Amino acid sequence: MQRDLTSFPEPGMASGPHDAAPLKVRTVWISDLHLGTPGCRADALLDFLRSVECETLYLVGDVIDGWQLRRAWYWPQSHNDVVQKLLRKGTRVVFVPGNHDEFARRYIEHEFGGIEVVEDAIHVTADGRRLWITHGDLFDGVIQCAKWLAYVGDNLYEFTLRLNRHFNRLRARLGLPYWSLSKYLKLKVKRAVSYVSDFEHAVAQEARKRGVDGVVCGHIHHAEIRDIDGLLYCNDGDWVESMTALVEHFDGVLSIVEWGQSATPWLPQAPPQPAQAPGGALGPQPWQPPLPQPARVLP
Ligand SMILES: [Mn+2]
Repeated sequence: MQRDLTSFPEPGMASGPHDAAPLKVRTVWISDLHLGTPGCRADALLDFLRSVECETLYLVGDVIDGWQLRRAWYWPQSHNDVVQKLLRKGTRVVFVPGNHDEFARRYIEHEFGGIEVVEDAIHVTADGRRLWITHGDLFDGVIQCAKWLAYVGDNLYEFTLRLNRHFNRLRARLGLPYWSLSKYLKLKVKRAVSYVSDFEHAVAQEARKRGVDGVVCGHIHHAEIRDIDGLLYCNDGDWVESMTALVEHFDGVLSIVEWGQSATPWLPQAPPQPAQAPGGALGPQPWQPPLPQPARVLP
């Protein structure tokens, strides 16, 4: 599952045009971009979109955050740039709406500027495996049973992210490395563990019912590729905290790409960091197995 570092751009290219050789893959899945919120790491996302070449790009839901936009309009130029890039990517783009962009579910089976909007999709890998593509919120017990709780949790999550930004700005000023408050909190919340595993098993169970070999989803902001009782479970993560994508190489092999661990796109005023060895903590990182069950409490 480790990506090949040689085929990836060098670290420190998060801003400005990308000169490095593009990352060429057959398929890319991204989700949970949450455009329209201050939490969206639009600069890193734009850098990734400029650097990747693929035949098909799947947008696996929560691309535009209608929940947050309804509360307060937030739409900086960088978010516009991401949408423009998606529209002009020159590749097949398939959009599977999620719960934060459920307004788009009204346009299912339509096409907008070359983007196909579908409820869900089946993707056949180069080695013939059938993957069911769904955002995943339908298997989230909280959203299905208590939507009001999901809204409350969403506000709390935004608040934590905002606190985290201020906290890390301070840390950067003190010359300390980036530290994720929300990841820490999630590790502390024991209930989140069963929440995530319940979600993963529910998604896998539905995929098995549908007779596919695997499932690709998002929603819980936790990138992962794993086997659940013989079924391939893939989660492409998010562009709020982890900056991850799922990719399919030309031989059908799937892997997770983590686009930079640094806080630089977020903290333009941060002081220069000490020099890192190639592949150090500042650049795009090889995918690492996640810590035991870190989980988003309420996506
Ligand atoms: Mn979601």
